[in-house]
Amino acid sequence: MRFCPYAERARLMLNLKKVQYELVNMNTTDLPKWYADYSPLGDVPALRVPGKVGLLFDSVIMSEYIGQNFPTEPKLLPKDEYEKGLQKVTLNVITRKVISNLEAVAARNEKIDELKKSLKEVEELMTGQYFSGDKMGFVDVMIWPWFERIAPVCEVSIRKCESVDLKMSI
Ligand SMILES: N[C@@H](CCC(=O)N[C@@H](CS)C(=O)NCC(=O)O)C(=O)O
Repeated sequence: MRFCPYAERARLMLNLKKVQYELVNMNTTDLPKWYADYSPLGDVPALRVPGKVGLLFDSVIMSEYIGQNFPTEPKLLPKDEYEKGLQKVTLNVITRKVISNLEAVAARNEKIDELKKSLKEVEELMTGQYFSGDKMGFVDVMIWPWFERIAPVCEVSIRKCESVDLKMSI
């Protein structure tokens, strides 16, 4: 779905890794039967991998697969399983703290103060210019579809975010 942040994750990964792909957008309230029959939860995105039966679901699972299976730069995931685990922990923390608040602001004009607080908290997790150190990594790509929406959501919803003094550029 064109505006789905989860689908955007997968598109970002494919574009960054310069993978050729065919994009099929669909109406999530009226999924085509050929897709609904495969989809365990009835959602998007999904990835069809040439030569494989079935589709790969869930944006983080698909993105990890894309990141690891294409040797092209940039290398977004650490090879070391422990380091990779740390990246996923950071992603979970940001998702739980920031993304849920952002969705509440966008949908109901609620939780603007909680959003500001959570942004300050997760800023402490930055290990360099990025959440993945001095180079853009998996976490940075995974959170981008939401972080690029923070400024417009706050501006449109309440115009209160200007007072947040953040180091990270959004
Ligand atoms: N955990 C899933 C969530 C995907 C998701 O919620 N997609 C939404 C569109 S943004 C969807 O397909 N909603 C339709 C539905 O749940 O019925 C992922 O990361 O891929």
